Amino acid sequence: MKSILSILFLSLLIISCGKKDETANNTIQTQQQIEIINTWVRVSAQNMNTALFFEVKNKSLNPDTLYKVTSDAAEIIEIHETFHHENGMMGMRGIEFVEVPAKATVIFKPRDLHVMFINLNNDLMLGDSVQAELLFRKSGSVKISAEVKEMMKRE
Ligand SMILES: [Cu+2]
Repeated sequence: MKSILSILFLSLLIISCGKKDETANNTIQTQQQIEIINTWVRVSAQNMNTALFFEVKNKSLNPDTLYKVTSDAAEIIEIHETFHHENGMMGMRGIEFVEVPAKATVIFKPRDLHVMFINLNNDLMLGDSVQAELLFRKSGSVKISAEVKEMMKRE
């Protein structure tokens, strides 16, 4: 009787361990579905604006959506896209979200998608870094650190 009980107890332990591992794996997988690379912010000064750039790699088989960016670096932060007027001029406007298709990379770069930092709290000088948090509908929060760089001369 004693041995049956201990076997029962042991198998219960194994079952619960197995479940725990599964949960842990799922959590890790979710976090790794979205990878942010090549992050940088354009040099700027206090009370001015700047932009944050990066590449969003979605490794998942499902699309995800970037819908918000937060940071202590600026008063207002918006997701922007660049558009072309009929007269050849360029403009930019705020958008609510950016879709990142399954197994795809969306690139935020100058004269294209970017995250607008409006009314900076501090000067952003070469070599400084800016902390930000990107919020995705499926993957949740992804924290990034972006180095402050000059706008590349060759675009
Ligand atoms: Cu903008």
